[in-house]
Parts: sequence; C-alpha cells; structure tokens
Amino acid sequence: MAADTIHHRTCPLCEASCGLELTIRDGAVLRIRGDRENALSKGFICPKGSALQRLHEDPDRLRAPVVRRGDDPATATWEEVSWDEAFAIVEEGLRGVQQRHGRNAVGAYFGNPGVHSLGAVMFNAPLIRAMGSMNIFSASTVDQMPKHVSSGYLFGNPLSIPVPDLDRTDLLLMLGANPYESNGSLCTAPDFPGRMRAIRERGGRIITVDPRNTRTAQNSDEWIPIRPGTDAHLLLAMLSVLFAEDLVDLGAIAEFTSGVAEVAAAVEPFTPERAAAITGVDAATIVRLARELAAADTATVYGRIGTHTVGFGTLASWATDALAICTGNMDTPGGMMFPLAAHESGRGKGRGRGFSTGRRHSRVRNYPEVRSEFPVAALAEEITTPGDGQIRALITVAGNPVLSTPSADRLDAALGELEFMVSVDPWCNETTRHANVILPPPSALERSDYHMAFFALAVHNFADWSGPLFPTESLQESDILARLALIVTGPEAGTDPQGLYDLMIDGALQSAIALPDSPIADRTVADLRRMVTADPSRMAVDHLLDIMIRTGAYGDWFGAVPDGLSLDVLAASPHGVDLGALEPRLPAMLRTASGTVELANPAILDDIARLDATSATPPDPDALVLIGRRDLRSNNSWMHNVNVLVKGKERCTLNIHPEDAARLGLVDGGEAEVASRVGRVVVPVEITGDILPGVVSIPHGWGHSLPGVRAGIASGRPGVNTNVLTDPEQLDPLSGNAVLNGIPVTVAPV
Ligand SMILES: Nc1nc2c(c(=O)[nH]1)N[C@H]1C(S)=C(S)[C@@H](COP(=O)(O)OP(=O)(O)OC[C@H]3O[C@@H](n4cnc5c(=O)[nH]c(N)nc54)[C@H](O)[C@@H]3O)O[C@H]1N2
Ligand SMILES: Nc1nc2c(c(=O)[nH]1)N[C@H]1C(S)=C(S)[C@@H](COP(=O)(O)OP(=O)(O)OC[C@H]3O[C@@H](n4cnc5c(=O)[nH]c(N)nc54)[C@H](O)[C@@H]3O)O[C@H]1N2
Ligand code: SF4
Ligand SMILES: [Mo]
Repeated sequence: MAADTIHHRTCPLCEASCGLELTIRDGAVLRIRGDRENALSKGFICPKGSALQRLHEDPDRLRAPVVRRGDDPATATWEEVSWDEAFAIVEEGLRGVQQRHGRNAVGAYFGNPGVHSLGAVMFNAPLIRAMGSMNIFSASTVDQMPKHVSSGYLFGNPLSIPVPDLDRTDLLLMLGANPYESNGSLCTAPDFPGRMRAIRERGGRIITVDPRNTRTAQNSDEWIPIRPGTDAHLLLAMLSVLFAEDLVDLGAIAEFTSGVAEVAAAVEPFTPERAAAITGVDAATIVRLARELAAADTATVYGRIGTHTVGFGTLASWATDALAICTGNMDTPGGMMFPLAAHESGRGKGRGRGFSTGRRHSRVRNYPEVRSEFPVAALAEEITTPGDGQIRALITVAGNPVLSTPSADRLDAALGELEFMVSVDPWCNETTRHANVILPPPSALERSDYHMAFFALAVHNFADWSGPLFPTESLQESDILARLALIVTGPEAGTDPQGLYDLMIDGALQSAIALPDSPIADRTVADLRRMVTADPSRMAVDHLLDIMIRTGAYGDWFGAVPDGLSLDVLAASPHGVDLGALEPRLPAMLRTASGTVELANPAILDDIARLDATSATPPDPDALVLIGRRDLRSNNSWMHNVNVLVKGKERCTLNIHPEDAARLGLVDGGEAEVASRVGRVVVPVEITGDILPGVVSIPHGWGHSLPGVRAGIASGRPGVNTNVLTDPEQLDPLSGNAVLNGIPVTVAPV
C-alpha cells in the first residue's frame, strides 16, 4: 500500500476561500481538513469544505458531454457523446440561429460558480466578446450589481469595492448579511465568526441590522430589527443626523472628495422620525447609531444581500459607503478598505473615464445595460417576445436561473421554447435539463485554482494557487469556453483553442512590455512567452495567471524585481502567501473623471429624490412580506445532492412569527400556501420568534422536483422554489438588480 500523501488547495465553494488539507490514499481523498498553516484561514473549514470530495465523487456528476434525445424533459434521454461530436452539434445549433436570426438571437447567462472557477473567470469574457450579442445576463443582477453601480459612481470603477477591515476595526455595523451562515460575501474573511469574536474580545462592538434574529445577530452586541426593503431610509437618516449634528469629518480623503454639500442638502428631508415610521427602527436608535459611528475610533459599515436585493439596492449600497466616507472611515485602517490582490496591477493615475450605464437598452422593457448586461429578471420575456433581437438560442455557464431568478417558472417555460440551448455545467438540473447539449467541466479537484475575484475582496492581502489534484480525461473549463468562443465567432476562427490562448498570452505580455516605466520594456514577447509556458504541466489559465502575477503589484517582472511573485513562487507555497494587512489606496485607484471620490453623482441624487417621492405610503400592518435566508450546509441551488449536507431536519420551510401564525391559523410542521402577485407555493411551516412579525422567510435554491432533473439525492428532498414568488417587475432601476427581499405575499393554511 502506498503511503498517504497530503495536498493543499483553496476551497472554491464560497467566497471565504479557506485553505484545505486533503489526505490522499490509493488515489482517492481520504480526509479533508482545514489547513492550519494557511496564512488567511488558519485551519478554518465549514461542513461544505469537506464535501468537496463528495461533489467530485457524485455519481450524478457528468464526466462526458451529453446530448438530449426527446423534447419533453420528463421523458427525454441523455446520450453520452465525444467532445468532437458535442461541439459539432453545438456549432450547428448556435451558428444556425446566428444565420437565421442574427447575433443578438444568441443570448447567454453566467452563474455564480463561474466566479469561483479560474477557467470561467478568464474565458467568460472572450466568449461574450466573440458572441457579439447584446443579450448577456448573469447572476450579478440577482446579487451584487447594486454594489458595482454605487462603486462605479463613487470611485469611477465598478470593481473598486471596499471591504470592512474586520481585523482592526472597533465597530462593525452590518446590514443584511448573515456571515454565520454565508461565510461572508464581498468580504473574503475565512472564519468570519472568529473574526467577529475577536472584535468583541478587543473591546469593539458589532451591530447587526436584519429582519431576522440570525446567528450573526445573536453573536452581535446588538440586533436591530428592520422592515425588509427599507435600509436606504435608515442609512439616509443616519447621514442626515451626521450633517445636522455637525459630525461629518472625512479625514484624509477630504482633499479629493467632492459633492459633500449636495449630499448634505439631499439627505436633509430624511429625518430619523420619518425613517422610524418606515423602517420600524425608532428615531432615538437611528440618532444613536449615527453618533456611535462618528465617535468610534475606527468603524465599518458593511451591507450585503439584504441591503442589495431590494428596490433601492444601489442607493443603500451607496449610503453604506457614504456613511464610512462621512465619518472618516473610508480607506483607512480599521475602516472600509480596498484590497490589493497579487494579480492586480495597483497602478493608476487617479482618474479615468468614470462609470455610466445605458449604452444599450433591453428590447422588451427598455432596461438600460449595466456593465454590458441586462437584468436577468428580463431574460424570460426576451426569449418569448417575438421580433428582431429575440433570443432563440441560449448558452448557460455555471448557472441555474430556473431556481435562482425571479418568476422562475416563467423562465422555465421560456427555455422550453428555444431553438437551441447549450450548458456548460457538471450536472443535469432544473435549468440544464432544457439544454440540447451539456458540456461538463472537470471537478474542482481536477483543475487549477486561484480565487481571483475573491482575493481582490479579502480582508487581508493574500494569494494561493493550486494545480489539479487528479488528472482528467475531460476538457478543462477554459477549453470548453474557448471552443464555444470560436464557434460563435464563425467558421473563419477555426477550432483550435491554442490559437486563442496564444493571442491572449501574447497580448498580455505585449501590454506589460508597453506600460509606461515598464521594468520589462527591453524584453520581447517571444522570450517572455517561453518563460511562462516552460512547465508542460501548466495550462492556459495558469500561463495567463502567471503573467498577471509577475506583472502585478507584487510581481517579479520576469526577474527584474528580485523576490517578486510568480506562479512558481505560489506553487512552492502550499499554504498561500501572506501579502500583508490592507493599505490605503486612494486617490491612486480612482477612475472618476474628476479625480475625486464623487459622493454626489447625479444618478444617486435622482434616486434620493425617488426615495423621497415613494416613501409616502405607510406600511400596512396586516401585510406580510417575504425574504430569503441561507443555511451553512447549503450553497445556492447546487449542493443539495450531497447526503451529508441535506440530511436531517427539513430546511426549505416558511419561517413565520408566532403572532402571525396564530392570526392565520398556521401550525408548526403544517403546510402553508404562500402566494405573491406572480406565483404560489406550498411549503412546510416553521414557527419562530426569531423573525419580525409581518415578515416570512423561505430559502432559495430549492425546488428539485421538476421532471428530468438527474440528481438522485436532491430529487428526494426537493423543497420548493421561492423564486416562483419573486416578481420580475420589481427591480432596482439603477442596477437592474432583482428585488428578492420584501416581496408582498399572502399566507394561508393548506
Ligand atoms: N430568492 C432568492 N433568490 C436568489 C438569492 C436570494 O438570496 N434569494 N440569491 C441570489 C444569488 S446571491 C446568487 S449568486 C444566485 C445564484 O444563481 P445561479 O448562479 O444561477 O445558481 P447556482 O445555484 O449558483 O447554480 C450554479 C450552477 O453551476 C453549476 N456548477 C457548479 N460548479 C461549476 C463549475 O465549476 N463550472 C460550471 N460551469 N458550472 C458549475 C451547478 O451545477 C449549477 O447548475 O441566486 C440568486 N437567487
Ligand atoms: N451556506 C451558504 N453560504 C453562501 C451561500 C449559500 O447559498 N449558502 N451563497 C453565497 C452567495 S452566492 C452569496 S451572494 C452570499 C450572500 O451572503 P449574505 O449577504 O451574508 O447572505 P444571507 O445569509 O442571505 O444574509 C442576508 C441577510 O439579509 C437579511 N435581510 C433580508 N432582507 C433584508 C432587508 O431588507 N434589510 C436588511 N438589513 N436585512 C435583510 C436576511 O434576513 C439575511 O439574514 O452567500 C454566499 N455563501
Ligand atoms: S467557508 Fe466556504 S471556502 Fe471555507 S470551507 Fe466552507 S465552503 Fe469552503
Ligand atoms: Mo451570490
């Protein structure tokens, strides 16, 4: 018997990006533990991390491309084919639609796990460019798009997202986030709960604003219950208190911040008394919160899903950052800070073109493009509404919009009307069952990992790369996406992804050589390309990553900077590389046209006026609104086929307060029908005092009972699809983000 071997890699399953230690025996994973020597996660692991191996071993996970035979998902069969056969069918399908209906007739949806897969992170963009279609959608518009838009307006770059400096702050004000279950989002902080404990142990305070008394709220110093969808009122009222009491002090960023006076005037009507009537948070508490924020030595204001997936998501997102700015807590240790990841250049002139939206509009409901996407809430209508530009073929990559997007049943029906659909996905699920061809990428243990998006959001600068643990016969995700890009480009593009890789590698090297003051100005592309591609075990994504890292903020510039980073250095550092505590990055990273932090972008001021105008309606005391929730052992829609994660008590339940349950005649464990403007579901009732009266909650990502889903365990514990209830007409107009929290519903016993 061979000796056990140890392998280290980053867990790709959520944003926390924990370091894992895998013990391998006889070619299989024997055990997965947290890597205690990992510089960022220090041994932390959650129950999902150890399930990585079960996902890899899941018999329902596709290992080869499959082609659907039959039109009805309930009776269709799937035939395994070779990669070449699969791509031939995809070519005929996609090019046929392009020829018959034009380029906009091929649409695409990109889902969340793509952001966790290096192949998709690198090759979704080339695929989108090659499509030349305006019909691009993603999970961003059921998630964080409001943050991109507010960052775009404030800092000129939608990717400049400040994170709370958890390890140094004295005050964490958290809204609409539940890191005890989610492990944190737009804030990569493995062991978020441990970091929260540390804040309190060093004498700091944590205040959590949430309609539910979550585990996060329970482990805070204070829980402030709030009516769903009203955070913008609370936050604007806090700003108005700061101005009214002369507590505004911008600190070091004052000299390059503009628009303070305009904001002061705009927030004036939002008094604490007015906000109290709308939010349910009393006026004295609002005043105290503003004063506490101003008085704290250092403070952070961190808002997530609950503040973003609402009708004023962008405004609420802006207001969290505006509060940090106005209290001197932006871009300073212990406040909100900008990470600098190893693949980022960190260069910048401190100004740029700024951010705007609306270069194009969606065909049916005229929504503006935001970051070159349309709201996913508009996907179904773009498929079903005839006319020029109607979507007739769809590419999905790492997404399950039939469970994750508003009015999901309507989208489910719409997918059945497509002329052709191809999905890049390891499972045949609620969405991909509609595909003509499913192209499965390898498992997370068969690929390279570098958590690019999330190291750029980490509370401590850090880098970690790992190569594949197991070999695979399958194509890498980059190969699949590159082949798709070539197909949609047209016959002239050929079929060899290597051509695309060479183009991208040479292009990246050429730009690095051409940079002003480039340390490699005297080198040639050919010479550098040889260095990057020397190791035959590395793949295209590794080559591209190596270039980014070597020419990044900590890079070795191909030897020009001694002791700098390269992929070789990361490969030799199984526990990751500690790149130090976060450091101030303003004003160099600004990309606004004015070269200032633009507090008072006209779009934001207009939205403040919109909030002012719409807040007249007082909440109806008898009405119920629906919100979501997350559970530590789940992850959106796709980890319910792992028995250790789903066994035990039913988790897809309706949480309701005892008073509401009594009033409506609901009993714990009984069933309730929940109905919204657009749909209805029947769901088991779970009565709990940990939710506000007037608010009910159902988690998303469930509803695996649809015919044709190939997931044995998930189908046995299907739950219901809460997105049958969410309303595609309800959007945050600035970002196109769907409203997923605060949906008016009625509830009745069954
Ligand atoms: N009501 C309500 N709805 C919500 C939310 C909510 O809070 N409430 N949250 C929203 C949020 S934040 C998000 S991010 C979305 C998620 O929405 P989606 O991204 O649409 O859905 P996921 O459930 O993440 O499904 C991911 C798909 O990726 C596949 N997959 C897994 N790993 C890989 C891989 O390595 N490569 C590829 N190609 N595919 C892979 C899975 O099989 C699955 O089909 O849901 C949103 N929907
Ligand atoms: N275990 C697990 N982890 C996950 C995921 C998962 O599905 N399961 N999904 C991952 C993804 S894609 C994401 S984006 C992140 C999300 O990470 P988080 O943002 O932490 O998401 P949630 O746990 O849903 O927490 C949102 C909280 O907002 C509250 N809320 C709802 N409406 C409002 C409101 O109007 N105002 C306020 N203040 N609060 C409100 C809800 O009660 C809930 O407690 O989690 C990631 N991690
Ligand atoms: S917290 Fe996230 S990254 Fe860490 S082990 Fe769990 S799923 Fe993986
Ligand atoms: Mo998400």
